[in-house]
Amino acid sequence: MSPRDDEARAILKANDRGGYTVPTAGLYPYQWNWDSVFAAIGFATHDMDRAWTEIETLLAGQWPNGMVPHILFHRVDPGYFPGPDIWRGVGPVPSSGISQPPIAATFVRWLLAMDPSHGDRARRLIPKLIDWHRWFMTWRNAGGAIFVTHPWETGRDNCPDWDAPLAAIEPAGINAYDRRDTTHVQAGERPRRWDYDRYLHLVKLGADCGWDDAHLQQVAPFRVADPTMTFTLLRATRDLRALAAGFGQPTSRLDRWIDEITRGAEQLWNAGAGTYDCVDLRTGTHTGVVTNASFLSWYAGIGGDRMLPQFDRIAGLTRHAVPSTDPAHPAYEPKRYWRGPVWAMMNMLIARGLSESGHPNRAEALRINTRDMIAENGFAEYFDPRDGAPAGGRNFTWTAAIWLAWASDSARRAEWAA
Ligand code: 9WN
Repeated sequence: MSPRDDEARAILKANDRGGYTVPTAGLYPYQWNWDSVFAAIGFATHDMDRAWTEIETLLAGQWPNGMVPHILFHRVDPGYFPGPDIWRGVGPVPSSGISQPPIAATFVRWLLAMDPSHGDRARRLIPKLIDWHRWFMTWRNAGGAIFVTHPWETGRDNCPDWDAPLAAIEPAGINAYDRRDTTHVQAGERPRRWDYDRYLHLVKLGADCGWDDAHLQQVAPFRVADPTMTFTLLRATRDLRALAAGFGQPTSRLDRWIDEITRGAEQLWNAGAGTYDCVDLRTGTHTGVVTNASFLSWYAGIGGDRMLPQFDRIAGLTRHAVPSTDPAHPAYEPKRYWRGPVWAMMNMLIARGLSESGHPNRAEALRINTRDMIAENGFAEYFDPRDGAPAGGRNFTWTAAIWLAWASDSARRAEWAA
């Protein structure tokens, strides 16, 4: 037992708002989609009932068209911008109008592997998860590569992949606004004003048409196929298939989606750069950046060891892996959010893929590296890869959850190997 174990449980408890968990008080006072799923695996180490509730609350915000929003604004809090009045979501709970990486089906499968007695709760979630995946296959599908219409949808808000696609956008028509994030966190660890202007322009475009997917398909100025979305959806659809098959449900539609995404993911392979990266669908160009999302290919079960040379090269460049942007890339900034810092939850997904793909030693080395980073620096939102210095928000839910479920020596890892 490490003293950090108790601290991690205390963070989950303190961030619990009753049925859902905020990523951290102050900076992010709402329920975020993939944060909640990571929270669930943390709760599952000591309170399985609470773990299921977290995912059920998230899916209760599902829109009639199947989309599961990236933020649910359960209780208005002026400490975060942009709030529900700007997003104007159209679902059963006040929400944003975009989604986030669909990791939920995978984690539902893991929760069930940890404790099969909750089969009924898993079975009830399956149709909702299928509807959500169908929404991606209908509205975010470029020949099987999954694209986003807003950088926030990937969860990798300001990574250099978006620099060129965002530069093509003239952010017209947005009202004057006050950012709240930089009142909580140093500006040098957050996106720039330039990015925020474009984020808000894209939100306005969606909100003004009532988030009409068919209309947005015609007019969206930002359409970028992305490894986070493509790889997590592929993995999650496989896990959803396994769940459905386990309950004796038909799987042919899921099989078709798995085939389609597996083939489509090939579009993200940038042979010249030797990496999976993003493709700007407006121009057809690869973005050419090796990011921590590139290394989710093992988690998705594709590409064999194509990413191994990049993984080994990057692992040697900084004390802590995996930096969110290649340190050799000119856009690398070790403290600025998704342009360099290490994110513990991405490390867990990468390691999970590595260990399933014949690289248990690399997976274990990444766990130990992450364990030491958190043990020395606490439960920060993200960390400087050079020395592990904490950055962004503190007392962070997903870092605490990843500690309990994976990084700590006392984590219950073996139990969620489905
Ligand atoms: C916008 C909550 C979220 C994460 C994202 C992360 C950050 C929000 C923001 O925080 O994004 O969605 O306001 O910066 O980039 O991955 O889900 O932790």
